[in-house]
Amino acid sequence: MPSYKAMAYFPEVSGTVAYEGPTSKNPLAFKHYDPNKVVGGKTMREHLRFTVCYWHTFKATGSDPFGLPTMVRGWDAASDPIERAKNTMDAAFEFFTKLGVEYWCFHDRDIAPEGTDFADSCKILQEVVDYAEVKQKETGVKLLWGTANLFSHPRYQAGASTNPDPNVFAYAAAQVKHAMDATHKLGGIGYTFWGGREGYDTLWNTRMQHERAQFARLLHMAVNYKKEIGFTGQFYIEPKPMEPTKHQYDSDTEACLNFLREFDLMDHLKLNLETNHATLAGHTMQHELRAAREAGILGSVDANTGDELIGWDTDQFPTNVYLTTQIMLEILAMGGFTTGGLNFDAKVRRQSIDTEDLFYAHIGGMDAFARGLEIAQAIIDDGRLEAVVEERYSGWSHGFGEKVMSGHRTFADCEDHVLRHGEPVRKSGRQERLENLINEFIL
Ligand code: XUL
Ligand code: CO
Repeated sequence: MPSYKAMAYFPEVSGTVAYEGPTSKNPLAFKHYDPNKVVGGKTMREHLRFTVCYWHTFKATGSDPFGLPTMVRGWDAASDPIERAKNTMDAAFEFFTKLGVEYWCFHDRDIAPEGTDFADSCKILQEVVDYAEVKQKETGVKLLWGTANLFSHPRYQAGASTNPDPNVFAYAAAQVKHAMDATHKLGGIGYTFWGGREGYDTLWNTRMQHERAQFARLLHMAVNYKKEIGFTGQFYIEPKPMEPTKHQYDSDTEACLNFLREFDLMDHLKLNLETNHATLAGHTMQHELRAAREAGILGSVDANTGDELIGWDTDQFPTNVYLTTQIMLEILAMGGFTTGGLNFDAKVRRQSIDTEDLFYAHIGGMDAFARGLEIAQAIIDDGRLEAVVEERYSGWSHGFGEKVMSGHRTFADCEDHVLRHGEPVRKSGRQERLENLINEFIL
């Protein structure tokens, strides 16, 4: 265990959170996440690549549009902003270590406050990044991805790269440049672009296609800069349909696919998919993951969940095993994460004001994903689900179906086929049987 002074922000856990098994009654222990347990040839730790996000876990205050902050954190006590930033970094690495996660991620403005001007902000970021580098070395915790906050500051009120003013575009690009430098310095495995305000509030004042092309320009600049500095991490784009804007251009997997193809960016970005964003887009997370995986651009997951009755991005911790099973089935189907991981882009509720609540939240999410992984692997090993799907599409692998798919049949051939074979025989889709099959493994 590292011996730096920060081991004091989370006194409720001494040492690390332990795996105690399903019969344990200890709320500060894992019941299902056993990092060294092998599932389908890899350990749970290797499969799940759990990541703690800086913004919600250490910077969220519990404030909402109706109320003031509810959380008072020890690491926020210092009056000097840079001292506060370093104390927060101490707290963060203490938390990562005690929880036993291998990865973290951040926005530039989470770890370092904005300075008096751009150059001052860059200087402060540099100082805090140096501090983080020492912490990473001390603990072995790695950076899954970094990103730039291009949505909080008032200068970005009308968007960052999609702003009608090129001066704001320049500011955003310059900020991304430094956030990429910070990510590179910390050995980041990836870098994420979430278009916080890259959309519009009203079409009355908006040139939509121009703004989309601006966004693509910034991404191409980032691709070039990546080569320039020798950063080999994976770029991600993170779909979200709305909030804070009325409509965001990278609204869902399929819109992102269209955008990346239209602007020749398919080779350079993968998707970082978030469950609550899928819900806002009117999709299931399973749909979003499937669409990305089948297009070959599924990269990473922001693991959270929404509320079925509250229509905004509530960013709650995922506890639903049905959901985690669906997610892990898609991750296993793509052969597992390579650069990505399960990032808890989730925050504790406004009344969960104690630091121990941060542990309960992450422990619950990690246990839910550990079970999801085991169940998904069992479904795959069992093979019955896949066999039903295989049989359903079997007509396409030979004869007439195969010739259609390889482009060797015309309308006239289809007409001839119908005349010879008559009315197709309808078959059951077996939805209920398959739902029961999934529950066989979950219950
Ligand atoms: C916002 C969101 C972001 C991104 C990173 O809804 O998900 O926190 O994950 O900018
Ligand atoms: Co996110």
